[in-house]
Amino acid sequence: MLSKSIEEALNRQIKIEGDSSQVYLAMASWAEVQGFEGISTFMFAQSEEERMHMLKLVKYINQRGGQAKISSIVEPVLDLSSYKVLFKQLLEHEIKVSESINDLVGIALDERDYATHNFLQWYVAEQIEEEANARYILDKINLIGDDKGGLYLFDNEMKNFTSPVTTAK
Ligand code: OFO
Repeated sequence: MLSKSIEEALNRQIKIEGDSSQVYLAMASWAEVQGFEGISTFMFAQSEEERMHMLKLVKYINQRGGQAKISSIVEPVLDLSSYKVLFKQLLEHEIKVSESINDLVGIALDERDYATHNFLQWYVAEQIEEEANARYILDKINLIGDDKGGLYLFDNEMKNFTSPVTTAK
């Protein structure tokens, strides 16, 4: 059985994951319209992943005797001035999500809820991967600079992005 405070903290994370899904959906849609086929494919897949992260929490809360809360959708506030700016925001966003996962782990430990602590380890590993992916992609973008051919190849590569790290799943 979850304590009220753990249930509330996990429910806050449901909202964060749901918002993440919206953020990446907005990025995907922007990239699609700009003609970045690879980047949009990547962002659509990211959006799906975030939804999966959210659903995992919904199931866990309900299985442990709590009640998952599904909140309203918030319109993402994004700077859509360039693909580079897009990926910078992706990294900043993931750093914030990592902080919220860390806070959750802290709450689980404070309450000696080891089942929740164990459950959260998947998210800890996932955040390592997501931050590493974002840094890896930003490094590539910095290498491209203003080279149009490089951008074309980069976008093509993003269609089948494979993570340089495989810590979760
Ligand atoms: Fe759910 O990992 Fe990104 O936000």
